[in-house]
Amino acid sequence: MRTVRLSAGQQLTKDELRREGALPREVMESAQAIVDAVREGGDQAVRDYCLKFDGACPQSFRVDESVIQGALDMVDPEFLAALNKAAAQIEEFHQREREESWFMTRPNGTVLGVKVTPVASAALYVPGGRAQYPSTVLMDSIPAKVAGVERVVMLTPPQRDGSLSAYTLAAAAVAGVDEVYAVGGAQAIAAAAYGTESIPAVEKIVGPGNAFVAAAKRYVSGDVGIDMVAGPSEVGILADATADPAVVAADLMAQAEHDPMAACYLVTCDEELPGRVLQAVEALVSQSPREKITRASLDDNGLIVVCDTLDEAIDAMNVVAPEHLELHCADAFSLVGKVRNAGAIFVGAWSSEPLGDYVAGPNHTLPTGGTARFSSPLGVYDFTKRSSVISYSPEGLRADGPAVQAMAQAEGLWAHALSVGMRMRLLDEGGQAF
Ligand code: HSO
Ligand code: ZN
Repeated sequence: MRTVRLSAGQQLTKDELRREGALPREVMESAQAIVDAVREGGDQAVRDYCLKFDGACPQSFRVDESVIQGALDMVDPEFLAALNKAAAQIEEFHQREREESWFMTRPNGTVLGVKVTPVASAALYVPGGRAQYPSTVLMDSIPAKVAGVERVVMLTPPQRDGSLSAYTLAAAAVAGVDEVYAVGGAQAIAAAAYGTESIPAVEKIVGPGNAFVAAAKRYVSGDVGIDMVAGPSEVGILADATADPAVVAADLMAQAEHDPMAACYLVTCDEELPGRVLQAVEALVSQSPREKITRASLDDNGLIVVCDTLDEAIDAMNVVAPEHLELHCADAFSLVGKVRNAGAIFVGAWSSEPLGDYVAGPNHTLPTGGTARFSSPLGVYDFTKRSSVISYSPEGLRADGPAVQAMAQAEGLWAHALSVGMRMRLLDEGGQAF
């Protein structure tokens, strides 16, 4: 891990983070070519890309309901019990995010409000290949279900033999996913966005994927809704002298083992801590079956920032704006108010980040790459939209009509003025036309 020592009053700069940022141009271009080809060629184009990239293409993309339900008998009972526990806690949490329609009435009888409506259909993309994440199936589909989305669709690449992982399918069964398609990559995003003969289009696409999936999502966005363009996973650990170096080391490794590109940040006001943490990492990492990935991530993308004071450490962490933030400090809850930028905040040393990955209840699909400065975890609100509701009473029309006429005149919009003027005249003539 690289170390930066900030002197008193010195700010951490974004350059120190060396984040990659935007998707490479070649990736954007090839994802666009795939999306355009699928839009033009439908199922046949999807099939061609599946064979080219996955080396396998199932007879039918749609996975039979009996296969999805059958996965529940194929996974071990401990896993299934854990899945059910996680699903129940994720649902309980996300029920709190439900947003109700609301209406207000002005004294003159005009009614105004917001009608909240779920999107009709949503697709969750689930990566295949190296990592299988049934937890992500729960995290991405349960908020959609809670929002009231009628068609929740899952897209995931087939394995070499054309089948899907029983763990992923079992999670889809537990979450109540309505349709599963064994198709991955940019071609899956294109199919979900524009529809093919066998894959009907959806209104919203969510979920993480590789760079091509991310690029395809960005390209189709606007024609369909997307959640966010996810980058490599990150943890930021803010620690003072009370932190346990071995626990901090374990938590850094828990993020690093995801991906060589995963980024781990340790920000501290204790000069001694970094050395102890690095020693603890050395003592533990060789026991990990994912030692190579863990080391690559920590060596290439790990950063330690040492500050003079805890307040300066918090400022530095707000510059990092990590996907996950852990507070390993005395009286950790008192610091929450000072945290401006983080996807999820794990408060106190007992709050291991993997609890949030799997069972705590809040969503683990979180803003990465510093986007926590302006965006939020995936939630029920990502699957709903709002319509304004406006219902005027005659008295309300009389009160507001002249202001409309004055503004319409200033904008040179004759029929706008007519639209309210005509109604005001009808009222003056004693008409109860409406
Ligand atoms: N930490 C990952 C989520 C995950 N961890 C899934 C384990 N499985 C990104 O938030
Ligand atoms: Zn994780």
